[in-house]
Amino acid sequence: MSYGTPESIEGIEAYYTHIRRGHSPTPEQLHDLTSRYEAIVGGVFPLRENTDKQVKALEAMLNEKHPDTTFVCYQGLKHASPYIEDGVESMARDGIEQAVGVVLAPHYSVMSVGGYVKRAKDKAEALGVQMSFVRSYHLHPKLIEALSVRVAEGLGKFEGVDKDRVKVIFTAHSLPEKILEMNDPYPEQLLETSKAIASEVGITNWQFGWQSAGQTGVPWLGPDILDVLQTIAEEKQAEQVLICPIGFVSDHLEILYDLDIEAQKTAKELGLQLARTRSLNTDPLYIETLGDVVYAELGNSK
Ligand code: FEC
Repeated sequence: MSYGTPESIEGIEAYYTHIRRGHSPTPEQLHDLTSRYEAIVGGVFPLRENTDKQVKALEAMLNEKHPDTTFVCYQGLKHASPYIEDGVESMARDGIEQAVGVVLAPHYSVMSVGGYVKRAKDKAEALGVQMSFVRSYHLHPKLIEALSVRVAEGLGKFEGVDKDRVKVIFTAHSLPEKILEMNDPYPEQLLETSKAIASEVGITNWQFGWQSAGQTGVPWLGPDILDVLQTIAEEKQAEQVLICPIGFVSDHLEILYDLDIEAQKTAKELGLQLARTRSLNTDPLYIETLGDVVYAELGNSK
C-alpha cells in the first residue's frame, strides 16, 4: 500500500478532495497544489512509477527468495486508483485466501499506517480474505544500512568540509499534534531510526525536524524543517546541512518540492549549503527489508 498520486494535472482536484475526506479544496488551495506539481512533474507524477517499480521488485524478490511459495503483489493506494479497497477486491477475485499487507512507509502512526490497515482489514473481512499486517519496520537492519550509506554518501558531497561540521537533519511528514495525546509511537519510532543511522555512520551533529505540515487550522508537530534551517543559520550552528528524509521511501512531491525547491530556497536565502540524501526507491536493501517483514508476518499469521 502506498499514498497514491494524481494521474494527471486534471486529476489533482479529485485527488485533493479525497485527501480532504470529500471536501473540495478552495480555488486558492487547488492553485497552490497544482503549482507545486507543475514545478516538479514535467508531465509525469513520479510517485506512481516509483510505487509500480517497488511493487514489482518486491514480488520478484519474494518469489526468488522463497521458491516454495508463490507470491503475487497487489497495489492499494490511499488516495488514488487502484484504491486500497480495489486492491483487496482484486485479490479476492483472483481467489487469494491469505494475504499480508505492508505500507511503503516504515513508521507507524494511527493516522498514517493505521489508516491504511483499517481500510484493508475492513474490506478483507467483508470479502473473506485472511489478511494480516506489517505495522512498522523502522529499525530493520537493511533499512538502517541503506539509509546510513546514503547519509555517508551525502556527507561526502561537501568537499573539503569535515563531516562533523555538517548538520544532519532527519525528517518525516508532520502530523497533527493531537497524536501525542493518543501515545502514538510515530515520533519515538522516527527518533529510533535517526539514532540508529547516526550511530551507524558515527555522527553526533544531528537533529530531527518535521516537514510538509498541512494548513488545517490545528497545530502540527514541529519544529518544521524551514524553522530548523532558520535556527541553524541564526545560531551559526553550521554552514552545511544534509537532510535525510527517513519517513519517505521514494521520490515524490514532498521530496522534490518541499525539500528540493522550498527548503533549498530557504537555505540559499539563509546562506546555508543544503544537500539531501538519495531516496530509497528500488534499492535492493529496501526491497529486501520489505520482503523480510512480509515473510516474517506470513509466518506469524500461519
Ligand atoms: O507525490 C505525490 O503525489 C504525493 C506525495 C505525498 C506523500 C504523502 C505522504 C504522507 N502524507 C501524510 C499525512 C498527510 C496529512 C495530510 C496530508 C495532505 C497531503 C496533501 C498532499 C499530500 N499530502 Fe500527505 N503525502 C503526499 C501529498 N498528508 C498533496 C494535500 C495538500 C497539502 O497539505 O500539501 C492532511 C490531510 C487533511 O487535510 O486532513 C495528515 C503522511 C505521509 C507519510 C506516510 C505515507 O506515505 O502514507 C503521514 C508521499
